[in-house]
Amino acid sequence: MTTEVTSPSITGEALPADQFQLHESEGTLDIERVLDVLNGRLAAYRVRHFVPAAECATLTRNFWDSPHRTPRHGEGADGVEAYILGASHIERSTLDYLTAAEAAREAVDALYAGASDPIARLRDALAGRLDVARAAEHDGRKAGSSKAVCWNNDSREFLLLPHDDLAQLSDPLQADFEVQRIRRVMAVNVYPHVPGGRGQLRLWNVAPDDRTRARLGVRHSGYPYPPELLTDHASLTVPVATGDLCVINGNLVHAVLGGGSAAERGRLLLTCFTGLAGDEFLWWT
Ligand SMILES: O=C(O)CCC(=O)C(=O)O
Ligand SMILES: [Fe+2]
Repeated sequence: MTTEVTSPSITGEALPADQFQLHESEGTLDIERVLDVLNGRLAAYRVRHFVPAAECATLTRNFWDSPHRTPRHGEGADGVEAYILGASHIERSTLDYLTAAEAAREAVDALYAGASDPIARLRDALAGRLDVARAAEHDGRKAGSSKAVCWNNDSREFLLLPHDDLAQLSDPLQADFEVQRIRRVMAVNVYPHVPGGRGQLRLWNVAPDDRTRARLGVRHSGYPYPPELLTDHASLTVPVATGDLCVINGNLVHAVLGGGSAAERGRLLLTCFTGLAGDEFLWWT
């Protein structure tokens, strides 16, 4: 006789079915839909062709030509491999992050040479609707404005495994950082290059609770959630393509799908995290 071992499931909050949706528009930004995601009333909003093709080509060329693009090796604690340009706050103290953000500032500015900055364009549009919109800061030092990432692992199913973007804000290394007041993360993602229709985003309708995170050993990282534990939750796929802007509720578990061929190599993401601390809209990287 065998005993069946059932996997403990991932528990947490979910959006009502009519809000666990992807809204899409073509070319123009509907700021109301961005506010819906920011305020937790919509899972994801995608603007196709937000960035003109010529600017996408310039941004992609700038990234690969930059001497400041660095490999992020998989031997670190989280095992994620990527090329990255710009600072990441993950697994760093507040001071180390702010120092890295300052050191990367010129290189990030250079990424947008000959093009406009689509992340700033989105934030400018939002700023018109909010009382305060600013970079997160600490002791007068500012968080990064954006970073560029090319996921670079060879995994068959996922370029980036299922995770949430909120847990990493609870890292004790950053207990003094104001982003820890944020209760919902909106990730702002722009894609200057997505090869071959791969690298879609998948979202699951669950924002894991702390009990689940503790049980899975991802209390302060939110990474990774075993895919086989997500099958009971509703999911949706965002078919991201070159030129898209996509904002998502980063509290919900999400992943970047792979595809198993070399075709997805070169998928380029420009991104920052955002959220409301009280009524202040903050961003960081
Ligand atoms: O590459 C993407 O489309 C999303 C990446 C992501 O979820 C993250 O960096 O937290
Ligand atoms: Fe994420």
